[in-house]
Amino acid sequence: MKLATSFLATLILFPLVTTQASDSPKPNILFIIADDQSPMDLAVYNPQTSLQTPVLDKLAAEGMVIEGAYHMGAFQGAVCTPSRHMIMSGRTVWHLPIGPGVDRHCPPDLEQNTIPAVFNRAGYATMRTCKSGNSYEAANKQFTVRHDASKRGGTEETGSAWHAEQVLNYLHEREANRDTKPFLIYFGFSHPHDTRDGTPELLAQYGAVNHTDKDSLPPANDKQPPLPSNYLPAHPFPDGHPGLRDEVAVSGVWDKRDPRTIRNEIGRYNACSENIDIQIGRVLEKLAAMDELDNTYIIYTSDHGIAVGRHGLQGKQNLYEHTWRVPFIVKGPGIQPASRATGNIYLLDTLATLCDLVGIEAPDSNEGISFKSVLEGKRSTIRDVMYGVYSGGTKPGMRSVRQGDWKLIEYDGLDGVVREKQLFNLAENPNEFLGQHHAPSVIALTGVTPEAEQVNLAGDPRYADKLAEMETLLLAEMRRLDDPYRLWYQPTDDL
Ligand SMILES: [Ca+2]
Repeated sequence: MKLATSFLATLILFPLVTTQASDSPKPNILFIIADDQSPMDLAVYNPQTSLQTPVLDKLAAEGMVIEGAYHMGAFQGAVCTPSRHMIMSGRTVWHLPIGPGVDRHCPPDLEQNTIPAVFNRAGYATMRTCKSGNSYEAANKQFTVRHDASKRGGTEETGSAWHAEQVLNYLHEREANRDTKPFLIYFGFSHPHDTRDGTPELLAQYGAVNHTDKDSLPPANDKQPPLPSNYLPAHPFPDGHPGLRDEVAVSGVWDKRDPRTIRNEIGRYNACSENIDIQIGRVLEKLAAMDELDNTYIIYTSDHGIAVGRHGLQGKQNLYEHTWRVPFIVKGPGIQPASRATGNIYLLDTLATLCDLVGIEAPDSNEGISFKSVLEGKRSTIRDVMYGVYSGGTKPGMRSVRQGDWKLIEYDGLDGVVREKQLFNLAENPNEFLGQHHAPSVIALTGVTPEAEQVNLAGDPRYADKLAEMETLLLAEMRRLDDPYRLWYQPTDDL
């Protein structure tokens, strides 16, 4: 009898456990993506920043900040486009449905295996708001609910508040319909991408104006943010290619790099970024009111970083850390508050990670690696070597490789006119200071005196072995990732 009872108890218990597991709601996902935001803008990455982001600071305090988050790069000036393809598909830069590798390296109908398609199949409600254009349209169409428009104005209707409004409306509808499906919301902003028209209140806070007259300088104002510590009045050699939009045509900056222009533009940039922070706060407040916060993974990132005066550059077409890296903050179930990890992740790992976090299988076309183990504090990194490319304009362009503290950037542009090597120890020179940053005229502007060793080490004979080692790593990564180009000194026999 006792045996029968315990057998019966086992029979009853086990189905109960199974039922509970399948009934427990799957976690929601709120994926927030800014357009053109450097991690160096945010206090959680750069305590010296002039930008105020209380909401993101709190998100980081409740979750994890990933230090080594990168976008893999681009083969065109509109860096956004390949970056957003990689996020959606989990594929590497030369294996996308656009670009030089498309015929050889990309499976057909890839949009059916992108974030929205995969999550639709898993029973998620998928919703998206973001800018229009320079994106992966075939994937964007897979979202069940979609409200896209480019909003770069300085009012509620024309700026970042509009994107928040779309998410809030969607959440209100879910409430009204008593919708209990788990959700994946892709909450994208059109800012702080230029044109950086801020709201009057936030512009005033950062002492900036929406400057439109190319023939004059914006007014000087003590409230404007200081120059970045690695500001230069010009990049030491031609970066990118002739007519590169971001370096010559951004309204408010154009080809100017003088302190007044750059400080005003950073003020505008901060005004737009703080507005994003405010808009994220509105959505998080709503999720809290709906009692959904504890069961939601919240991710904040950007499609790539940007220079805005750093190294004498304005745009996103370079491979310095301020631009190659992206911010990446994650809060959610099982993530230790106020934690940090190196990660060594790419944006293209997002698909695999989201699938892993909610217990669904990533599609076969995915090439990303889940960093769930990093988020859970079980590992600090998921890979050892990071590769970056900018190959817009003249080919092959720029390549970077990083391993541990060491980073190499090489430039092969303007049909052989530019052939440069930069070797940095990022532990000792995190701002990637160059010889030009040591000039008294630059120090007078930035107030920052770099240490003697904080320079490009590529020409220093003491580091010749390290340079050779990094060049070997770079070539191996280029081969592994099917990079279709080679730099001037590399063998071409395997292309
Ligand atoms: Ca962008």
